[in-house]
Amino acid sequence: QEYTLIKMKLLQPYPEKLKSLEGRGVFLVAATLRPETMYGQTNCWVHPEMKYVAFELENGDVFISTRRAARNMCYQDFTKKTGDYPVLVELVGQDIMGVPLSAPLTSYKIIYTLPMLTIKEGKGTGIVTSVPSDAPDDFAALRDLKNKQPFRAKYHLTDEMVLPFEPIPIIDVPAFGTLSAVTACEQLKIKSQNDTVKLQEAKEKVYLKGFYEGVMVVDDYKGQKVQNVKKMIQNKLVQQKDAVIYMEPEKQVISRSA
Ligand code: ZZB
Repeated sequence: QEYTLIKMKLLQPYPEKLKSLEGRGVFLVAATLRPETMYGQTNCWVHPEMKYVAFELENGDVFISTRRAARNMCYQDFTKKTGDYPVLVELVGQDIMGVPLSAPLTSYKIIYTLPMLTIKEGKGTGIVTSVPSDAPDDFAALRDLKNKQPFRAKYHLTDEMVLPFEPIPIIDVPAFGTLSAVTACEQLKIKSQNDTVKLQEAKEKVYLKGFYEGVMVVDDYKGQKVQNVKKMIQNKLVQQKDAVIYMEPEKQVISRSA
């Protein structure tokens, strides 16, 4: 499986747990299959209780991901020595909750990490970028945070990190409009991010239609089909050094000794 890893740059001030990395380029890296949707990023999801590592790359920059993903990356020329990923800091999601990031292509200059409890450890990097216009899971989770102040308080988030962020129209999907995930969540009467069965259905609906019939509405690619620009946008992100390609083995064998 080939993913695009989106580099979301940590902005000052660094959180307590990462103070030792001051002065270095630190990136939360989000695995996506939809690089063309990066124009619609509104936040970055981390799982508050999941374990992550900050590890050193060949050029001295630092990536944050699950240990499993770091291990995969060290066999793909990300680090100095093949098979080795020097861990600088071990952390859990809550240690990097509510941190400011700069992400490529989105019109929001600063976005924040917010909690998502359905992130899977065994897929991608455990860091997930949020595109509520086109991903039903993202829309449902962001709406939960907006509607429930106690939920924000639980994770020590301020209103400024959540309330100003609205889905951005980026792709027109026939019959769903320019906010396809919002439409799908309304049609299926999805109440929260815990409506997993309905969310799966919503995702399947908009995924296929978005890929085969979606048309970009963002200025850079206005009127062009998603199918035709996906690879172009991926290349652009990689060229700008805002993304890297990351391969994930289909099935990962869990070592007994690990
Ligand atoms: C941006 C994006 C925009 C995504 C969209 C989806 C959609 P798949 O197809 O099941 O492999 N993702 C990545 N890693 C994780 C994880 N560890 N746990 C939970 N979700 C994760 O899913 C790949 C997508 O799932 C990725 O692409 C990422 O969200 C998320 F408009 O990135 B996506 C209809 C979906 N639309």
